[in-house]
Amino acid sequence: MFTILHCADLHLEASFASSRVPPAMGNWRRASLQAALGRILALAREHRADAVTIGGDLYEHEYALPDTAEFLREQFAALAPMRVFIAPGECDPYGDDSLYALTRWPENVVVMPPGPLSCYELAPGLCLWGAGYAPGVADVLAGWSSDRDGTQLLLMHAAWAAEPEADGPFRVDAAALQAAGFDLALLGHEHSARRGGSGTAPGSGTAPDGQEGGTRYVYPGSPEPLEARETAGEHLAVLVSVDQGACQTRALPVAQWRYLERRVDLSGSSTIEEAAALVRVELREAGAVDQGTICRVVLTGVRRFDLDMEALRGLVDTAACVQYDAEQALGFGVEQLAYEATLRGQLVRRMQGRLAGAASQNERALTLRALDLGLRALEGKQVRPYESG
Ligand SMILES: [Mn+2]
Repeated sequence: MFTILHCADLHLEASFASSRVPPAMGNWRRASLQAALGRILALAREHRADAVTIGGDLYEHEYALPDTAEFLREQFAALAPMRVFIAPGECDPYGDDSLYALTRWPENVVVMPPGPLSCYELAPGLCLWGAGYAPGVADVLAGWSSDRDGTQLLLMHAAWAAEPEADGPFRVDAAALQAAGFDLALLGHEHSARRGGSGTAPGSGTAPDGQEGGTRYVYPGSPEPLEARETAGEHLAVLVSVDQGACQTRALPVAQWRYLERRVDLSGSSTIEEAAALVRVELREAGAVDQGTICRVVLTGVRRFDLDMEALRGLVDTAACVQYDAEQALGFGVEQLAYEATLRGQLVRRMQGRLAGAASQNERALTLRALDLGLRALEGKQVRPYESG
């Protein structure tokens, strides 16, 4: 039996700026990505894997430094004689100035070069095919089929072509993989785990020990969720065992972080303290109380009090990283202002016109926010930059 631990999309050195987390948390999250690699390699040892495969986006070329290469070199060298196969992806392309090209990798590490698929014989009758991505490289799978006997595996960073928004350098789908003769494709690119099979292979389905047969392709997902839109989905390493031509896979969860989103209607509350109590209950019910949770709280409803985000944050005591957003509606009081022959009335009338013509929810929310800020400014109230987001 030959055993592989497959992972992808670690995105070491990723920037979390778009997640709006404080800079210190960005550093913390980058450290936790390195820790996730450590957990994955520990799983490889624990399950006595013969090889580790990495389906691209191991690190982000834009942010990675020689330190990143040194970290990877040490981690991989410590695994020897276990072999490590890397198929570079979109964020870590195999260019001349890449860490892949500039680093002297330990002997147990193979970085798959761009170009036609290369074959690595893992064991007699077991072939691992793959190619790295580099800008300008053509679709290497088109019209390709294996000319080898035995079990054929593929390692590649590729988008799932059946997805309506499929983008990425390489694209695959179930039909193309089957036509090429692959028994199992170990893929990277999708950040939420996805796997599928022929559905008719003997032994398909999940056994009590979590082993799944009949799987033909597997995206393990990013080991940690990286963006707020990854609130759903699994983040895995996948254990693959190949025995006499039959491939079994087993999902091993590795994530320690998660994103959540909750909406809290503040219509019933008349003070900031009441609002804070509602938010606390919602966070507790969502289980968003630990420091591995990044929770976006969208505050909705017509409010009868000034929503001071900083005060609210101070009143909601939680270990989770909470990001507040306010979604506003025009209250009765504001509608009345439209009848005033004042600058304030003029502002409301103009914004009502814009609201009526808003093309999207986003534009409507922005207009309401602008109106709120305008009214506050006219009342001489302080406008804090984080509220104008
Ligand atoms: Mn990725």
